[in-house]
Amino acid sequence: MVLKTLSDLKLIVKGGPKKKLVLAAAQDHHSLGAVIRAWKEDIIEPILIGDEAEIREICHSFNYDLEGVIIIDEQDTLKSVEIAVKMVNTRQADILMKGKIGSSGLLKCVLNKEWGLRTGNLLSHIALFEVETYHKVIAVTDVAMNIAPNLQDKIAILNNSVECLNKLGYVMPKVAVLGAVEMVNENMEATLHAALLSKMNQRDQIKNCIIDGPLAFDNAISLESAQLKGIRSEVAGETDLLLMPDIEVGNVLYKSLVFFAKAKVASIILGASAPIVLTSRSDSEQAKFDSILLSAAASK
Ligand code: COD
Repeated sequence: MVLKTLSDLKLIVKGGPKKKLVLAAAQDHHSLGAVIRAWKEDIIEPILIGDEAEIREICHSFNYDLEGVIIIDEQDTLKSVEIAVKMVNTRQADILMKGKIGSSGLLKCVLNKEWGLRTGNLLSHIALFEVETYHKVIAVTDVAMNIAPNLQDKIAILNNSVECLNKLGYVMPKVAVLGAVEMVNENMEATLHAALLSKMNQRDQIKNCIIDGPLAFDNAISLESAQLKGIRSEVAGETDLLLMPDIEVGNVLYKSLVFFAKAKVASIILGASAPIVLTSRSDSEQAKFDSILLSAAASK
């Protein structure tokens, strides 16, 4: 199966067991809206941790029905994250979600050596985009966690992402490793990494996907553009997953897709002992809802 739209994620979670989702620093309008909607649609069972008075006030002003929802009152933001992470660590919850706190604050708690969600794997971020100008959902990694991944990190990021796509039903997802150009240039490290990763894939050192790179962005997403440049590639124009050179390129692409191209997005952190919904505080309620759907599908 290949996702055409983010709503297709519903088909994957439909009928499955409801996951317990804990929202840390829950006093956030869009996060609360998304969580309550996912609860009403029987996707998750929510636990809210944060400033209870503020949570109730937000829910009252937006008419969100809180009846039956567990709320743990903790006014200190970092402590609320700590409680939430510990609940996931002790299996009292299946999914962690970020509310009104910065990404790095939450990630530092997730990486806590005593009570965090480490597994020994690298943690990485994946974002799925539905954009009108592409014929299917396209995944992008890593746009929010690993700042300047080296080759080993990129292998781990690819393995996390491919495993996630496999869980969503992709059999051999097509992966484009991006560079500024499609030729190997020794002065551009991203192109060297890309060439090595695609050779490692050919030799089965990275499995369950088809990798090509380096590809420039246009060749990755447009077969015509690849043909015009004389590039023969199984991946060009059919990319399911884009591997970014670093967080700057990735994050600018993410924000450009959302703000310029009006893409819909769903994103989570992979590689931890449970999926983590880590949308940006400026993301819409829709993006947070679709990210919850993705986390439920990925925690199958
Ligand atoms: N996976 C597993 N372990 C990790 C990872 C990872 N991706 N990153 C760090 N660790 C481990 C290290 O091995 C070490 O044991 C410990 O965590 C601390 O490592 P540091 O000192 O390199 O990391 P921190 O705590 O300074 O920072 C980790 C962050 C994830 C917070 C940092 O990489 C970061 O700020 N990333 C960008 C987050 C962000 O701002 N995103 C915004 C985009 S919306």
